[in-house]
Amino acid sequence: MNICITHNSALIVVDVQNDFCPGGALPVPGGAQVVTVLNHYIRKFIDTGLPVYLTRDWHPGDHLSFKSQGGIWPVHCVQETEGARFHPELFSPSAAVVISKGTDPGKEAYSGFQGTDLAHQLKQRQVGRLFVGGLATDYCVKSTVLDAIREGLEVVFLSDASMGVDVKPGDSERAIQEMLREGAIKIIIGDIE
Ligand code: VGL
Ligand code: ZN
Repeated sequence: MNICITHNSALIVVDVQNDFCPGGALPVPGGAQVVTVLNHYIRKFIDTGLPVYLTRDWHPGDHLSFKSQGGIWPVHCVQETEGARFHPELFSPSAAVVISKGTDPGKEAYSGFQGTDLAHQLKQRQVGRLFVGGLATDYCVKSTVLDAIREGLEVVFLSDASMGVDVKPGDSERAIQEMLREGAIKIIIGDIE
């Protein structure tokens, strides 16, 4: 599948944070493996002058998704902690825009669009095609992709730059099928012309 990075494209890198990588509080198995290929995508977009957004899970210490608050997840990505920082090898150029989500203690926000002004920023920059990769395929990447489709964007899922948690075996594969069913395109970096 050949795909072009059109003049109206943008890249979203979802939640490549220490807590979602091995050694972190809520590790995605092999999560750090996405960093190298994501860096290639980031460089391509920056070199072309196209927008790059880095989302981060950025929770208050009493976020409702934490087990301590009756949620399902261990404490993770608490604002200003080491676990909430981007993976140290992730290329984060100054031109990249950081989008913080999950900041409201009472609201879950898997998608980079929920409770942020990402949709507005994309409209302002007249983005029509969104490339999405990161962590985790079956949670925040999926939610971000589905919201982007609802926003009317063409969405390209970066399968070689995303990894899932698979709380239940097969979750990531089912997430991919759902994204494709809703209209996303799935590529690897070699598909880019
Ligand atoms: C995520 C679980 C909880 C994610 C965030 O980024 O996929 N998963 N919070
Ligand atoms: Zn979270």
